[in-house]
Amino acid sequence: MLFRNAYIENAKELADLRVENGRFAAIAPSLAPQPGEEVIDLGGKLVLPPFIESHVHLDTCLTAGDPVWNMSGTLFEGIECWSKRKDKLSRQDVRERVQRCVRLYAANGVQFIRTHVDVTDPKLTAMRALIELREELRDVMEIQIVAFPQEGILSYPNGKQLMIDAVNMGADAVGAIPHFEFTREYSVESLNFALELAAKHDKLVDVHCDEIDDEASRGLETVAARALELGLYDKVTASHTTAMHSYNNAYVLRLMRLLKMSRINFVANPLVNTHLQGRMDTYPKRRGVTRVKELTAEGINVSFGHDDIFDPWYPMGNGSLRDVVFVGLNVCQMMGYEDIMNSYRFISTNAAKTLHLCDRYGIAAGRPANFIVLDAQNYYDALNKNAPVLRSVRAGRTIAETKPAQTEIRF
Ligand code: 17E
Ligand code: FE2
Repeated sequence: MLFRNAYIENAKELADLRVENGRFAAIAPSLAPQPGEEVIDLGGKLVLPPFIESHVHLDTCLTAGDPVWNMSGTLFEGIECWSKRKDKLSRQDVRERVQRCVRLYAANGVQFIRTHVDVTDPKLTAMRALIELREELRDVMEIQIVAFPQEGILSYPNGKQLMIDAVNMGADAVGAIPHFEFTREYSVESLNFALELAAKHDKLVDVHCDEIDDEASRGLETVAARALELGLYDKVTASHTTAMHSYNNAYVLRLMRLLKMSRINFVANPLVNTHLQGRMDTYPKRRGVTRVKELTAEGINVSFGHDDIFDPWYPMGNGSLRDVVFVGLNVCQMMGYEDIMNSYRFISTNAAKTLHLCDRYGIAAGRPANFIVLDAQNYYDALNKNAPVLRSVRAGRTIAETKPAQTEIRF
């Protein structure tokens, strides 16, 4: 099968992509169709590797207001609201909501999702359902599951054992929530426990780390030190790290050396953390997003996630990562021409590093023929005009198509 006339990743010249047996066989300008080969003309549109949702909570999605709304807009009230909803979890409820979300994501060119799944539930209902769905949806969406202790590891009854059970059930990654633990000592112990558990079972790590406006919340240094000492390096990700927004610059200078040595990844969630953070501030109000610009300048890998779709922590979301990038660039003041042009990397190649997709990802001969087509010629235009994803191709098969809206101006 031959896909013709694409601007691949902002290239200035058009190229064609040949797909054979679900993989890219050749990528070059003006490939001649072979006898009997199916040809699809992409019409001079932008082709990118598929979008990646590197941080979301699929188990909580589509539950906003059920049974109560988060009135204060804080992380902590969100956790209380969710705790009430958790009592009503069933396999069918989780399956139905996750399936709806996966279709929303698919419509928007997402083919890979890392989901955190709350394991502070004695029955592990959501974890069981997600492990089933990970298999069932494999052909259309690669789902990576983090065992996430929403109410703490040391601060929740039987918390350590629930983490171990989730890993034994087949979680791909181990999480933690140091800023929610009762004490600083618990916080450090929870991180030691999580990273050692991951090392023992050869799992990835993704910690909800310092998601608070407290400048004294310093889980991150422990995560980075253990990543280095246990040799886990880039298998480890620190998500949110919003306290870093509030750290003093002298401390950040010292921390940055360790972060680089540790090679850990970062995930920022610009929509959700601008909404949740700064809630104790009057004016000026903090933006609540980690130091994306400075981390990027130091060569540290950062991706962006949506975090929530219509749940106790965020009352919006439609499966599109466009607004995540758009708000992220605005809030982090990364609006130079090249910054904007290359910003798709926050939801593609950078996220692929975090998820450890390695040679399963990317537009190159020999790799799985996964790509998306946007209604623009480059990503600057795509972002600016909120271009739809016209086509999402997975292993050579088109799994979603969108027709662009047409507007007529009558003056
Ligand atoms: N849970 C949490 O601890 N932090 C978040 N941002 C969400 C859930 C969405
Ligand atoms: Fe999160």
